[in-house]
Amino acid sequence: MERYYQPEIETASREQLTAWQDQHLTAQVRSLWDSVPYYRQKMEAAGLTPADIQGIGDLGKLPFMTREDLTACYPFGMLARPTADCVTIHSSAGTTGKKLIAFYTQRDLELWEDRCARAVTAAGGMREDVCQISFGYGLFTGGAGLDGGCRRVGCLTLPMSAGNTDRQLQFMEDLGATILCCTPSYAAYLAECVQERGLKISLRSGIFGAEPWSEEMRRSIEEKLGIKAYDIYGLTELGGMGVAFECSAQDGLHINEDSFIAEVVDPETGEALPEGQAGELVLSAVTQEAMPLLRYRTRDICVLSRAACPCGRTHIKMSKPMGRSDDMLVIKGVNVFPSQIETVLLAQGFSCNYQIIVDRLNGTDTLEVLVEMPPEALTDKLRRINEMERSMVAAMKSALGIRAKVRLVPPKTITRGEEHTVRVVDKRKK
Ligand code: DLL
Repeated sequence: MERYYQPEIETASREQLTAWQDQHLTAQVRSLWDSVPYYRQKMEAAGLTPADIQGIGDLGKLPFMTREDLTACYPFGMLARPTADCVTIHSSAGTTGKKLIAFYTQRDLELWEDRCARAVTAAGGMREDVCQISFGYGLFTGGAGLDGGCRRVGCLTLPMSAGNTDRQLQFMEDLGATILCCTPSYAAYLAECVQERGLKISLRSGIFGAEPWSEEMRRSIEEKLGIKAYDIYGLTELGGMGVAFECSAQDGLHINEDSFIAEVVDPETGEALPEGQAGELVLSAVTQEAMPLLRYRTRDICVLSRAACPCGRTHIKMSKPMGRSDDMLVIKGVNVFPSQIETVLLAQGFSCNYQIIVDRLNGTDTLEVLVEMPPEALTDKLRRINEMERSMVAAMKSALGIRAKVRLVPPKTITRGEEHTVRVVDKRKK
């Protein structure tokens, strides 16, 4: 039987969700107009007043907000409340671009923790669970979000934060952690260590996010740790982690529609795309008090779907983010997402610890993929390693349509980020 943290919200009818969104959106536009001069100017430039926005049908009239707007307003320019009403900040370096800061009121934190508690419950979390939170704490939204969510559900929460792998593994085994929360790349790393050390662990599920990960990577982590692995998505500037989360169907993430209105647009033209088509996710945070952003361009590429979900939740689903529009590589004119490369690596039995290096040599783009070899390959002859590299090159060519150089490197030599792992080094941008 599916369990929900807030069934009345998570399974609300479409009419109810639309009514909430209409009401929150109109109130939010009024609040921004009254209290954020920067936003009022943007509305005026678009020839709008709050009276023009009567509900979600008018959403498309509003101007987009971007990360550049936040940079222009840094640090206090987008605040809709005085700092005396705010209780904390979070900050992200993101995968690209400058640091940004988001402010939260007490109510913002409460709604946030509720959203995270929904995600924990959807991943099977209950009072009896021991939840190991290996996302960074402090300014990063990952640690505190799941910490709040797990405590609301009543789990025993282990606030491990990121790093110190030996201590992570010791607590995981000694305290019998049943749920692991961290980035998928760190989960993959921990899984390798658990196998190598032959540890006796009690994990049964994992909540992973903050970076794109493929279905192949999910299967590999699930197999190695003996768990079900759930995706979780969010952004610091949109109320933090837990904007969307996976349910038992493990087929897309429910966007918390009582707090967010989702659209997908063409990343080039900004034109709205029909449901089912891949494009850039645009989110409006309609319940956020301290720093509300409307029609915010996330840069994350996904597909939206309103198809009924077997879990019974009614909120719209986004596909697993395929990557960021600014992470999409154009190599010799071909569009390549890092996640496509990951899929090939895992299908060939390699680890998901890899780095992509793009450069330009004599006017031609070059693509090099560094991937960690399996530990047993360390003792292989050079000829065998060369063979493995050659077969990877052939697999890449057939999947991506372009030639990549593949270099096998010793296990555990590619750096794993504590917040977001850097998958791509594009030397052409220097
Ligand atoms: O990374 C929020 C988060 C923390 C989500 C922990 C899940 C778990 P930021 O540091 O602001 O916030 O980075 C936001 O990370 O725009 C995406 O590009 C990427 N991202 C977040 N979750 C996912 C995911 C957190 N599940 C940026 N899949 C976003 C793919 C993700 N990318």
